[in-house]
Amino acid sequence: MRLPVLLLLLAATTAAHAERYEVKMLNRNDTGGMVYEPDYLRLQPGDSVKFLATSVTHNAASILEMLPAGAESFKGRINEEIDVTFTQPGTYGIRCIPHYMMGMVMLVQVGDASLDTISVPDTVPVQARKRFEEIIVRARQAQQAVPPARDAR
Ligand SMILES: [Cu+2]
Repeated sequence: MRLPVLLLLLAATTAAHAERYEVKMLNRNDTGGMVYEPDYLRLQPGDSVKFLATSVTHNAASILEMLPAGAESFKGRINEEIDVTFTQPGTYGIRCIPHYMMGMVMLVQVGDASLDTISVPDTVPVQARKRFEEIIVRARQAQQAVPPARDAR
């Protein structure tokens, strides 16, 4: 009877490892901007994100040109709170379809994907590109300041 107990423990450990994050889809009253908050997350494969309809008229959809190879695309309806599990390592660009032209985007980095080689495709609208470039600069700075825990061991 020892093996089943061990398997059960392993299963419990694996399940506990996956983290759940929440991202608000938001109209910011102070700046008037439409944003995801946070607009950048670093995850481990298997972690999930719930997109909250904090303000109305937003959605969350993957940007097809900014998906890792082999990753599944997703698209929530307007005001829909979707749960997305990120299994494929790499960087994911996410957009709000009604406000893509206004720069409502976010970046999700899964696993050890490098931010050094990331480039924003030409097909991304100007405001969204600007937002991505700001996010990438901030994310690189954050990574230099706080190395991932596993590298500190
Ligand atoms: Cu929006």
